[in-house]
Amino acid sequence: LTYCRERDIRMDTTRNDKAASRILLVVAGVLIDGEGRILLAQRPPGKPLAGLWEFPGGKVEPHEAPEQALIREMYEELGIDIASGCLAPFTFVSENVGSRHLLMPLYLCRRWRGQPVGKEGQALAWVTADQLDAYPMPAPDRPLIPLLKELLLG
Ligand code: 9L3
Ligand code: MG
Repeated sequence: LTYCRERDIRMDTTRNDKAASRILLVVAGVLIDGEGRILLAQRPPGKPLAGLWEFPGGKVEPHEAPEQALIREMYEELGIDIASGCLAPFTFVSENVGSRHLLMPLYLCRRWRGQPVGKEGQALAWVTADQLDAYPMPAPDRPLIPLLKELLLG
């Protein structure tokens, strides 16, 4: 798990060479409710990594800022509007996945409009930080568990 500056990612997404094409830029949100529970979404059948529980999000499109991509993904996947809540940059996953390199900035979000529902048929779970270990997760999401325990359980 490493930390990068947002400016570095923007440069990578606008380059069109071979190295840049191997970078997969994905953004994810840690939604935290009033009781300190975190939202996990189960990847639906038919998608890669089906059945695993993840912090919801998806691929950043070309020329899209990570925050814009997260607002779009939260609307598409969960039907909520996070634009008016304040997004707090949390951390940054940088990890090889297969032949690609995944860069995944994560944001904390504690306020949104609407009630999250699985718009793509995915199951949702609200879990406390100490319950996160019980949910099988994609490899890039797993290093976040201790960070969230520290943040939410002290
Ligand atoms: N991914 C991993 N952890 C996450 C998210 C949102 C995504 N929390 C990985 C799974 C896919 C890739 O990023 O390999 C793209 O995600 P999507 O567009 O299939 O949701
Ligand atoms: Mg997604």
